[in-house]
Amino acid sequence: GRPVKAFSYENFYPSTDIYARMTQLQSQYPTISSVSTIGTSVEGKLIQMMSIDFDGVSSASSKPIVFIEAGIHAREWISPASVMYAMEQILLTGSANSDLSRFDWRIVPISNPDGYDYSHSTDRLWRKNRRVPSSGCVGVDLNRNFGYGWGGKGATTTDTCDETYAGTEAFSEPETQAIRDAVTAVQSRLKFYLSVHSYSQVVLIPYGNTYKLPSDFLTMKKVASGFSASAKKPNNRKYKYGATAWLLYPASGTSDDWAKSLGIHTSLAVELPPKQFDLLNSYGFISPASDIIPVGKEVLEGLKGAVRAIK
Ligand code: ING
Ligand code: ZN
Repeated sequence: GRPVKAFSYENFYPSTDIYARMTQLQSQYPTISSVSTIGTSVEGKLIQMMSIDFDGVSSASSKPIVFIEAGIHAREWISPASVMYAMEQILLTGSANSDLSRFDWRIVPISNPDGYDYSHSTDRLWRKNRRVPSSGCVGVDLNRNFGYGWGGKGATTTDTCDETYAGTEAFSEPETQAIRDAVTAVQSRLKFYLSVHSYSQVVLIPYGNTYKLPSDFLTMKKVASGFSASAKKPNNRKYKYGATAWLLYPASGTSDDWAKSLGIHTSLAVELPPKQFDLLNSYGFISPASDIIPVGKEVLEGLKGAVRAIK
């Protein structure tokens, strides 16, 4: 058979290698982890989720759950890579860390496997999924396809060629259906939803579809501030935080807005480094592989700081 390829945090990998690593991790931590398929993409690729249940995979846990969705945008490679790093560290250190083990974890590192692999093979700056419409351009922006405020400000429903094309209707895409179903399956225990993007180095608080702040905005702002303060520790990088529409730009049909609309404690989106397009090294989305471990540490520490602010 095919030799098992070495996996490291010094390289970016296509989806098959990341999935092989998840399977390998599951076999290394069999009592607390499980890997499941939550759906399939437009092209039929699996969408895989790692579950970490600190009371054991076969116990009926009532712990609160953190749900992490990464790689919804194809070109943001630092998102799957740094979330895989954090996943490994949660498995390795979580049982002895009361911040991490107070929660159970659901982690989807590649929410858009077709787009992600297409960005590896063909077009490095691809963003959307790989939906082929009856006429027009390929691809739906999965982070405009969720069922809250769908088709509003900062999204388009008419131009398939637009980078923020929202699809024919809310949840028209199998990739967003998979996330929706995996989230609603744990809804009663869900406390914290995090969508992981790059780049800008900010923590975004709902909502994106309106400038109006939710009534519990200050509660979520404490969690965002907890993420930011802890994420700064490893490399002294500062993450600004604020309401999406104000801090970044309006965006409708996003996953974090939809998750918040379920009534959970906190839903956030994080934009990983760099802060700006790096003129010297000329990259924004195209992070060097040497960023994986430093940014992975920021994600891990950020998560600890965030969950500490959730009571
Ligand atoms: N930016 C995000 C986008 O979807 C975002 C910003 C995330 C807006 C979450 C609202 C909610 O446009 C990138 N870089 O993808
Ligand atoms: Zn993104």
